[in-house]
Amino acid sequence: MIYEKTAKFRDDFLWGSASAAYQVEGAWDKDGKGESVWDVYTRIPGTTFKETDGKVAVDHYHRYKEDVALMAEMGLKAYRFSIAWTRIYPDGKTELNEAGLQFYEQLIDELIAHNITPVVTLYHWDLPQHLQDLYGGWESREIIEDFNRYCVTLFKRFGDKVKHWVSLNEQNIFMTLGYVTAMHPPAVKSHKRMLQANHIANVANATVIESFKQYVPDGMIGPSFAYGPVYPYSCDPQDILSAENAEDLNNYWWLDVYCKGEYPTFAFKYYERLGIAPVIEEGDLELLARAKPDFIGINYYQTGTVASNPIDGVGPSEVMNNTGKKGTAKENGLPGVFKNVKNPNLETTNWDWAIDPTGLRVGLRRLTSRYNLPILITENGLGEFDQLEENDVVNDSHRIDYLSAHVLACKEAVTDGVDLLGYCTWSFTDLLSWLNGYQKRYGFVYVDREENDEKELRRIKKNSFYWYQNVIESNGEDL
Ligand code: BGP
Repeated sequence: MIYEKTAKFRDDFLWGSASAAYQVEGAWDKDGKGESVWDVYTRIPGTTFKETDGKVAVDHYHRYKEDVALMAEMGLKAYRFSIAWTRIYPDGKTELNEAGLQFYEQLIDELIAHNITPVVTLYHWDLPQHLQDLYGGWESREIIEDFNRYCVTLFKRFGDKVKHWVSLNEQNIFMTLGYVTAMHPPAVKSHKRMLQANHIANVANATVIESFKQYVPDGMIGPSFAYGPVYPYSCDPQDILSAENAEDLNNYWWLDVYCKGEYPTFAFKYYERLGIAPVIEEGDLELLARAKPDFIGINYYQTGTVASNPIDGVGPSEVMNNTGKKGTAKENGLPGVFKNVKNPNLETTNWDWAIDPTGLRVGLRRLTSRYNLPILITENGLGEFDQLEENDVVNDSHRIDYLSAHVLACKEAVTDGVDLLGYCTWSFTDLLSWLNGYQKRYGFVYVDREENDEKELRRIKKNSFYWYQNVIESNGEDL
């Protein structure tokens, strides 16, 4: 559908930006904070790009007022950030750390004082290391109670001020990278263990959603899913079937559980045949069916294109482009099921991520037709090298082009009938990319630091800062 005139964004549209505690805060051991699995994992040589870590990150912990002032200057309507579980319960379960609660209380108050809606993520991957050591983290059902205790503490403390909450960030990514490709902690390579841990995470997610309804009945909660809609490489029926396989295994395996409380049939049968389907305990399915999210949060970066893959074909890749050298990503897939291929119609970033604004519209429509829930875009953005030029200029026209095409796709999706609550870019300031260091930048605000040199961590507004300011001011009319 090509529109001559598109609909307008709602008046209370949440023009936002997102971050995560480990990627911005630093202060990794301040004020009673416990160690997270990322604090520990990044100490293992070779796990991250040039051994980068979040010990200092962009020091948001100490500079949050300066950062919020920049958000206010831009006119940002919403700021999505995550709370570090280890600041609230240093060992994940026993003693509550008041200093941790105070830090987030101050941040929330500072945002509200500047008319910025806080959107709080409960879990953005920084699991308390103690829980990993004690019972294997997400592999034990003990985590359900511990996670719920931590979340209820936050609901009680902040529920009157914070009405937008994200439960788990990208469960599909932290499970797949943590337990299949072994690129994230706990760096396990076992599909079976992944599926079991993932089921436990589903139950934890549902438990917390139920608690939320009790403690913050006038709020909204949903998970943030890393959504990559899938295209078939061609109209060869084998490619079409491969795309169906990939949609079920990569997307609906999570989304159907969140929104319908059930696993997709084909995917479950497939895992059962392999003898690796998760063990589902009595009561789990009833809970999953009850605990519906209020919205679907999606983190959208790219679509995937798949072709058929022979039974002796390519398997999961352990090589990722984390250097920014275009063309270094390796082909990967599931033998006999599908393989990921390059889409010849799409440009890619220097990290080999396909640039596809239309794919965002396609995805928003698919989700709306399948689940009919409001959608909040909780992340979208372009990771690129940016150059700090003379007189503090950062000309990131590549980012402006990327974001403006994606906002336009959102507008078209709204015209199509999608109930879109808001759009958060990734990210507001530059920050640490988990596996790609500091050189892969996403922000509207440049932070002057390098991989292993923190310099002064000076904040410098990029050209995209002024562009987004204008987008917000015009409620998305002026792109
Ligand atoms: C998402 C994560 C974010 C962020 C973003 C960019 O998967 O939720 O935390 O890192 O992707 O990814 P990357 O840093 O790998 O470029």
